[in-house]
Amino acid sequence: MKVYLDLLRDIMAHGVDKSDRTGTGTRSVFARQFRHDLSEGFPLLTTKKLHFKSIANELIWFLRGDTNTAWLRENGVSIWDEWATEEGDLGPIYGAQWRSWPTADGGAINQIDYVIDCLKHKPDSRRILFHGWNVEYLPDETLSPQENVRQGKMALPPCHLLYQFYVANGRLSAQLYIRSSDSFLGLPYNLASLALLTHMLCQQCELEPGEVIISTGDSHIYSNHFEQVETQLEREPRALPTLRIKRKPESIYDYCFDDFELVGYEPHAHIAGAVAI
Ligand code: THF
Repeated sequence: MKVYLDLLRDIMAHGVDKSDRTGTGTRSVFARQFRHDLSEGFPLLTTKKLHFKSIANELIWFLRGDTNTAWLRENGVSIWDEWATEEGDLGPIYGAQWRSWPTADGGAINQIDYVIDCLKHKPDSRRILFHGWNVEYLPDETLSPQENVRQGKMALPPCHLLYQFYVANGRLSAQLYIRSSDSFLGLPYNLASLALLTHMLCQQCELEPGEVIISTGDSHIYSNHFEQVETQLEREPRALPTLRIKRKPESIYDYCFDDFELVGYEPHAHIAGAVAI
C-alpha cells in the first residue's frame, strides 16, 4: 500500500509535534486523503502483519449493534478492553449509533438498514451514508471513559465517523471520514474494515467493489510509534491478498469470521506498538 506509506512519510516529514489528550505526544498534519481500487486487491497492509481476525470481528460486533466487550472477548479480540468498565460496557459507541440511533420520541433508527435500502432501490442517491457522531452522547473530556459510560455517555467519541457510499456503473465505492487518525495502529484497521464492509454490502446488494477512500482530519503518529514507522518504511510492500466470501449470508447482520478467507496474505512480520489510552 504505497498510498499508506506515503502518508506515514508525509506526517514524519511535515508534521508538527503536538501534545494530545493521552499525554503521549504526536506528530501531526491536518486533512489528508488516499484511495485504493478494490479490484487491485484487499487493502490489508503487507509491511506489517495485521490481525485480520480482530478487524473482521470488530466490524461484525459493530454491525450487531453490540457495545459490550464480552462478545469480542469470546471471539479473541481485546482491542476495546482498555476503555470498558468492569462489566465490559463502552456506552453508546459505534454499534449503538449505527443500528439504533435514538430518536426524540423514544424510538431508534437503524442507519445500516437505510444504507442497504438505498443501495438496492435508489443507488443514485447522494444521501447514502451513516454517521456515528451523535452529539448528545459524546463524553465529557474531564471524566474517564468508565465514568462517562456510567453516566450513559460514550467511552470515547467516534474516530471513524462518517461513512458515505456511491454507486456508478454497478460499482460501489465508499468514503470514510476519520476525525482523529492514529496512523500506525488504528488507520490500518479502519482501512481494512471499510474495505470489508464494502465487500459485504456489494454481496448483499449485488454490486461490484469500486474504490475505498479515506479522508482524515488530525492525521498523526504517536511519538512512541516513530521507530516502528521507520522500520515499516524500510520494508518493501508485497502483493495484496484477495478476499473470498465463502457463502452469502441472509443479511448484513449474519456474517461470521469463518465466512471470510484471505487468499495470498504474506506480510512482513508484525510490529508491536503500544496503544495510547
Ligand atoms: N485509540 C488510539 N490511541 N488509537 C486507536 O487506533 C484507537 N482506535 C480504537 C479506539 N481508540 C483508539 C481502538 N482500536 C489496536 C488496534 C485498534 C484499536 C486499538 C488497539 C492494537 O493494539 N492493535 C495491535 C494488535 C492487537 C490485536 O489485534 O489484538 C496491532 O499491532 O495492530 C481506533 O479506532
